[in-house]
Amino acid sequence: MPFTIDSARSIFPGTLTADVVPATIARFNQLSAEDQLALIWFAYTEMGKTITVAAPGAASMVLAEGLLNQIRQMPPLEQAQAMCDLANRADTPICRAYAAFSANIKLGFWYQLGQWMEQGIVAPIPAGYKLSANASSVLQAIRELDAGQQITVLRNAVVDMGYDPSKLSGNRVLEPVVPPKEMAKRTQVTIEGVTNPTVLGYINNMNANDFDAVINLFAPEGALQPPFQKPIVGRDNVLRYLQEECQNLKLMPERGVSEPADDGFVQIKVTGKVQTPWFGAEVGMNMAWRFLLDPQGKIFFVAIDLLASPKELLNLIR
Ligand code: ECH
Ligand code: GLY
Ligand code: GLY
Ligand code: GLY
Repeated sequence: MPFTIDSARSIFPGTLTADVVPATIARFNQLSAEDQLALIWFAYTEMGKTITVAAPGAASMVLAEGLLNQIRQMPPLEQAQAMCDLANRADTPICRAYAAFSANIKLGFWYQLGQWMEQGIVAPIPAGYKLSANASSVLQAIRELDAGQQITVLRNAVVDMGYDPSKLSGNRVLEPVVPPKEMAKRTQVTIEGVTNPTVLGYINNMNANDFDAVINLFAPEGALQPPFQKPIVGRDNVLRYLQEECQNLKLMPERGVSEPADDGFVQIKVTGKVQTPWFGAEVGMNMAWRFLLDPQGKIFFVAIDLLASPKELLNLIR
């Protein structure tokens, strides 16, 4: 039977992903808005003792400025209400404006609010705020995750806030696309067990922010599945996603395995680390890429998974 995107999703079914991340987010979403904000405050402050978050890029800040200044100028009770509205996904103008931001702009927005909360410019979490028993238990679960899983929980919590009536694709607020790295400054990876040029090209071009070159490696109806998401299908959609969410990542594959699949396809699993520009070398996320290449060597499907544990970096069996 020929592959479909749906059947491709289950190549290398022995891959153990960090399902604790969506499970934790689901528990987090059951909490009151006050508890959600306080819990993130505590988690973010505790993490800050061991890892440093980079200041957002200037572009994110400019694009979030209008909303940030609007909140800054409110009296404290209104500020607290606006932040609760975001967590509650209430239908307000601020929540609609927020929902149009890309993930990085949302993170930059909260980074600034966090600084202002510390400085007393924006209403802080009330002194002595006591988390509910459920919220304390979710916070404890977050403490027990590895750093890559912790920052994924935080990122997903931030991305899900705001009010998006129809996942509106128009009117999005996006950072400018950076130019690709110049040829002389590019790095070339080696992957123990994998020499496939499509896979190497994918990694090297991602690391160079050369998304036009990356997209040329995909079949026209090819798909990319980000961690804990449905596949993004078709070159146009994948390119838009790469330009919006994948700038300045560092992909550091370590090893992999390549094997023939049905109908002349080839399946390749690669494991290694990924760094986000927000935390740089301080957080290496344990990741897998599961590629399915068509008989022309083009990417029919690639899943990117956050792994359950570092042990999974060595799991290359089918
Ligand atoms: C405060 C209290 C009130 C509420 C809130 C607050 C602020 C919280 C803040 C949180 C900041 C969190 C951050 C998290 C960043 C996480 C980034 C991650 C990135 C992962 C990227 C990956 C990429 C993988 C991919 C690869 C591919 O090959 C294809 C593409 C792609 C405290 C005020 C809210 C400020 C900054 C986890 C894994 C490898 C799939 C993208
Ligand atoms: N690396 C953050 C923490 O373990 O709390
Ligand atoms: N400082 C991380 C970013 O803007 O992506
Ligand atoms: N998911 C890509 C990033 O936010 O860094």
